[in-house]
Amino acid sequence: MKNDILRHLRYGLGKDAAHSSTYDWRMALSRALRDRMVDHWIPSTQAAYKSKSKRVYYLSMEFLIGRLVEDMASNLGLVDEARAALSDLGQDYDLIVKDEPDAALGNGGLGRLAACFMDSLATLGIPAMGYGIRYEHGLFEQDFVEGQQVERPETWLQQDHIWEFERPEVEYRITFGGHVEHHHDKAHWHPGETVLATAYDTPVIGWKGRWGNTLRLWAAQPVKVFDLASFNRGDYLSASRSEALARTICRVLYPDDTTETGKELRLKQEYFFTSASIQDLIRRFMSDGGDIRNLPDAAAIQLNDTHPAIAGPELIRLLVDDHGLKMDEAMALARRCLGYTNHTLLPEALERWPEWLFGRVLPRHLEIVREIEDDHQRRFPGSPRILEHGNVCMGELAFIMAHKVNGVSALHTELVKQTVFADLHKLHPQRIVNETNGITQRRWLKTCNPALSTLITGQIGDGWITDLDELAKLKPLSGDAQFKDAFMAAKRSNKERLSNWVKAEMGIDIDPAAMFDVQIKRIHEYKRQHMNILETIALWNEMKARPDAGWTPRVKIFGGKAAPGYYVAKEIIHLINDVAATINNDPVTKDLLKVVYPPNYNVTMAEMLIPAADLSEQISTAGKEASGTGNMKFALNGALTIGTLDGANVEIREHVGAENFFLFGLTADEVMERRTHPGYARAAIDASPRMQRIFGQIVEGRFSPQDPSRYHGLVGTFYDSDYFLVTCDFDSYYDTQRRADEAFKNERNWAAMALTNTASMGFFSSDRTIKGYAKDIWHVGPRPDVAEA
Ligand code: 26M
Repeated sequence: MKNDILRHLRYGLGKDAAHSSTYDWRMALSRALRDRMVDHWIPSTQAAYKSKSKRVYYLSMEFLIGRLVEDMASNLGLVDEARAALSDLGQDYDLIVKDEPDAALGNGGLGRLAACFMDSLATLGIPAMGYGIRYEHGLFEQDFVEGQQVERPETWLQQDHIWEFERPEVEYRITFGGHVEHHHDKAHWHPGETVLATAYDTPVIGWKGRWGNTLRLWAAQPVKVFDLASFNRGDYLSASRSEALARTICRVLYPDDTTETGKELRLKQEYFFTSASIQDLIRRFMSDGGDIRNLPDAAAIQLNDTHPAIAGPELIRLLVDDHGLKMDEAMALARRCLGYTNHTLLPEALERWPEWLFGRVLPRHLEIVREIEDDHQRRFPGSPRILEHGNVCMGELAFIMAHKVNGVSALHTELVKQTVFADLHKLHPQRIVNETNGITQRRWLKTCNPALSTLITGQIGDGWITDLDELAKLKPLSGDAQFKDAFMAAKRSNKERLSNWVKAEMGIDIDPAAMFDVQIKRIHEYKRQHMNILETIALWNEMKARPDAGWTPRVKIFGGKAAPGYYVAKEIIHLINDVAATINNDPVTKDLLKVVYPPNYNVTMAEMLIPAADLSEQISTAGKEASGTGNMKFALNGALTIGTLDGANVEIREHVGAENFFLFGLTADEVMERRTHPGYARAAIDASPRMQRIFGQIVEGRFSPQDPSRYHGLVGTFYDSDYFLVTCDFDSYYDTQRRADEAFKNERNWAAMALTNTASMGFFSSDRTIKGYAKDIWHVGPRPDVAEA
């Protein structure tokens, strides 16, 4: 390893050890790891090719992978070797690892889930390919200026991204616009614009390097000038248009994770990567000499939300227009390949494209959508429509074109059946299945929490790394004082690490003995960060009134970004920062309460915050959070949850036991019921002197003295609408927080509850989730050679 690092430093980077920067060392280390990885990757790729086994194609607009060096070193079992080699060279492994920027090619949960799935697919030895977009700029970076969010462009590709291999030979034409002509029953699409999609491959190596898959991200290139002659309407203007389109199409990740804005560029991005992926998988299949009619035996295509839902029409187009299949035959065949995962019930997130826009960008696909629609109406008269009110509804399209549709938690799947797809569900009662989300324990325990994972492995061996159910062996130890002390010592060391970081980065003193109460996720009204900060104000009021009343000291930690155009979310950020500034400067409560909101929350920050958390905030309005996956990461790392009966919280509570979970709030049914009572918010406020006082303070400018009217609008929405029922759940949330305070005082008992959480999380491994997809939807098995290893 040492020699390899030095060799790469010299011949790969042209540097000698004496004049190398941290960046140089990281590049040399990464290349040394990459060589070893390739030695696992190529044989896997060859084996998958030779055996002709069925492959999974996971299509996702987002892959939120974060850093890679440590992941690679860890999965290859090379962390110790790398650390030792660098130490011999006078370098610090940890420092070098920290030099790597996050690959932030995703917004949040949906993108991170795709990344966890790639890890599990490789570890389970399921031949798979992830397909996505190689964005030049990932999710924006967040700064706070006077407490308000400011966005900076993210530039991860300004440094060498050595994990990827460019594949200039893998190239597809992606066409847009123009018109369609029909001759003798055959459609001819004469597009107006063309770009080329080229592939960049990143190896994804599973545990112990037993199997490797590929994450293939597409970048756009302009069509080559010498290629113009072969164009139908080849001229220099279309070449320069192609250049402009190619430059913009992969430029940025759309930073909205819930609001669909119907932008043309977004539709082009979706079609761009979906078409390239479908063309690529068909080419792979055909190069094996297969009959296209057998494609469903070779390819399972999973759509991560509706963003790649154009895959249905695109596959049909290629089957009919290029391979000469009949329309109805093509539809049936496409359906057998496709699965669709729904990630949200929020109406504003459902993708709908104005028909005129859709038809202008994808005229041939609009024809095919009409055929799909007609076919479905013929078979199921009066069923829900894909084309409605002048829109193309991508949810209905994805549902109708998939043989299986899945929700991401038990509750969410039930709500999918009862709400968004109720009518389609009645017509296709076997189609909707549940696959509760999961997380990879390799990143979210082994790598991010060495203190705890070392303790666990010392106690029960390392079988949990590939079989998380093994953690159940820890359950009996909840009565073992010595083990509990060790468990809490690991937590304590993670809290100290975080305290030092907070001091260094933000200049705030926090006490590692205090309860670390953490809410990290995108800022959204349904996730109710505002309820958390209101509770913080209420607690502060009580502490100030009676500072000696035996309070449990708390550190309230927030992290998360708001979509740049989401005004209310930005107001919530501003309020949290204003409250933090006020509370953190109060001498009366300085040893009792702190509010910490580090800017630019990302995967790497999560890897530090989660192991240090005592309390995990999962407080969404019931029925709104499809699953959540942060909730699982916290519980796995021994934090207790304060939460509503929403998403996967329900299942987490069942697994860890009601006595080890702080439950509060209305249920999903009660939420729907309460909304039918006009004036429910005002009634709740009228009944709560505590809320009245807080709203009074905010409105008087207690937290914004220079600008007292700053939050009048925000507070007004609580009285007037409060769609997410903050006011209805507030008192029960406050009381439950005080129960958590009491519980935290009994250290041994808290330790038992925390340990029971960790020990009960086996079910929430993404390995289990992927096995569910493999069995229920994809009909693929792990490769026997990998499964046995
Ligand atoms: C859509 C159109 C235009 C621009 C962006 C989007 C878009 C991007 C991301 C819409 C939704 C996006 O993500 C939604 C998401 O992250 N959903 C979360 O998925 C997780 C994994 O299943 C769940 O755990 C979360 O509960 C769910 O909110």
